[in-house]
Amino acid sequence: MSMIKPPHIPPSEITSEEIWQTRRRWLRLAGLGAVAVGAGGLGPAIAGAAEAARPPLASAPNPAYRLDEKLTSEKDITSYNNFYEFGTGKTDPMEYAGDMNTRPWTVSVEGEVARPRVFDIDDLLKLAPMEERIYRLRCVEAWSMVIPWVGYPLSALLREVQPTGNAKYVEFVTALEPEAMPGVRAGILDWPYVEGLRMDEAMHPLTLLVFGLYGKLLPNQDGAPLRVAVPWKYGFKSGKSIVRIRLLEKMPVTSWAKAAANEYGFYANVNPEVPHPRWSQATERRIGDGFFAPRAKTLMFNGYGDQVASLYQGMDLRRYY
Ligand SMILES: Nc1nc2c(c(=O)[nH]1)N[C@H]1C(S)=C(S)[C@@H](COP(=O)(O)O)O[C@H]1N2
Ligand SMILES: [Mo]
Repeated sequence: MSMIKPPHIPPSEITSEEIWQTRRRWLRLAGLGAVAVGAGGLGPAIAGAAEAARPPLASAPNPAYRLDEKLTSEKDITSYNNFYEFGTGKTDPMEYAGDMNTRPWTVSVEGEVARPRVFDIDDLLKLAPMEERIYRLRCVEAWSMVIPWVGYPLSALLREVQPTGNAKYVEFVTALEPEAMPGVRAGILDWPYVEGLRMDEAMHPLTLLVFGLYGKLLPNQDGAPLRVAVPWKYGFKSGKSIVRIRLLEKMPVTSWAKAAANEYGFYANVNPEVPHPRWSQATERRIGDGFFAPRAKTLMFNGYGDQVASLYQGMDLRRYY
């Protein structure tokens, strides 16, 4: 999100330490591969090197979620990211997220459930059959991608812990490792990053618990070792690197709503008719098409209206944005 820009530092105030750090970063990047400068900037060539190291994650393509759209390249998906714990720049996550430890990793599923449980990531990987599903991802910043995710419905995990009748919402709490996360110091959000869904949204078959993309385990910058994908909502609803899932009776306060409630609502359904207070949501830029390519019209519910519109019947979506 481009809501809050890092403070502008006049060149005269940049210390030699900062110059050294910047230089070190560049050297680190340059060492990974040839530098390609184009519409995608530095990212792709570097991500290319990291991709090779990702372990494969077997899955069966689910034909019900195939899209007749060009896939965003693996390089773009892994080098143009929002993951503010690692900085607000699009290539910051690719550059820094490698320092986050994703093993060992546990996910505590708790709250309004009959059988609370702490899952080890390796058990979660075996909990249900892995599917490959191609979903659109639409960021509130008005860019989009088409991504072949690998995972299984979140409902498979939630059923495992037996939600009680009081479970009305699901809260996702994501990892906070300050030593490994240079963006946390900036204090842009109240960490850890928290997101949430209504129970029926969380149980919806489209809501995917994601462990991989392009047939391999997620790279850290995309939310390893697990994140959610909620394709009819703006990207910020899909928390990355989840450590805790709480079932609640009351609506959780999410990080972006806390930071700017008038800009980022709890529902955050993709809606071309409801602009962000500071920019339109009517069109989008497909990442990889180049900055000057024609923008596409954004679809209501990001094109998933047939499947999810009924969840919001009778609700005023201008009020519940
Ligand atoms: N923990 C955490 N999760 C996060 C974010 C973040 O900053 N921190 N950014 C969100 C936003 S704004 C988007 S658009 C998507 C981007 O996912 P991607 O980088 O894999 O495309 O992740 C979401 N999940
Ligand atoms: Mo986003």
